[in-house]
Amino acid sequence: MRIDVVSIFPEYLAPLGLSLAGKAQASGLLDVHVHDLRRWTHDRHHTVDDTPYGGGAGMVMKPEPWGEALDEVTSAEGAGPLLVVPTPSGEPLTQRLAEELSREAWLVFACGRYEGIDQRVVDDAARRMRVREISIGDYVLNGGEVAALVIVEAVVRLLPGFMGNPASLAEESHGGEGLLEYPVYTKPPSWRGLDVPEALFSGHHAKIARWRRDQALRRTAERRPDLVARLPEEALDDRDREVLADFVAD
Ligand code: JD8
Repeated sequence: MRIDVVSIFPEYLAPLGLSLAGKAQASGLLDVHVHDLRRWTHDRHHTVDDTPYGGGAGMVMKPEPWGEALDEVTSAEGAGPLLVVPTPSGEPLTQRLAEELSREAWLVFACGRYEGIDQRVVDDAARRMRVREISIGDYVLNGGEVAALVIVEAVVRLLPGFMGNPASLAEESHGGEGLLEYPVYTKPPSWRGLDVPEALFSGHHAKIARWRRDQALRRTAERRPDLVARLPEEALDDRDREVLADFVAD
């Protein structure tokens, strides 16, 4: 997969050279290029923003530098990229969307700042390429860079051949089952007076699996009742319903 990122703070994307994405690049699975938007400004102040039409606080990113930057960064032989624009008004990032993005060959991220990017940049790009405006969550950040890092991590770890043990992907929260993860433990068996649950010492795989599922059901019911509501009936057995019955809102 090729990833290009355009930003006025390219140093913000330095983590893409570390750990996860770093390994993926070293193994040839990932090819990351970060670009400074100011490269496509032509005035001596390298201006990228201006006051908003219609008034209001803050500044808006000018369309011209973005138009030139995306023209150049997305121009290549063959199939064009998917343009990803992080924005608080985007479609929510989910595991399912991360899986979808992980099947793309080329992603280009446009990271905005200030009050956002002039809307015509996305409207113009959509004439030539596929565009997804994506939000990583219902809270406000100061720009798109951190969101791009989150999306890249969620996508790159799904690349075939990346995870040492792909089986672990299936067990994850928001992955297959739609349940949150069960609590995990390792040595020592007792720590600061806190003991590892007995069930995990039984060596009885079915008992351990059942204990873990009960924990996952409880956690999901406590913290994410919206996920429980989305669990398909046929995915639940009698024991599951018994566990969930404890959490039915009075
Ligand atoms: C891109 C500019 C800042 C946002 C005025 C604060 C994503 N889940 C998310 N929360 N915030 C963002 C995000 C925020 C951004 C930009 C993404 C570009 N800002 C703006 C509107 C209100 N300032 C995001 N993904």
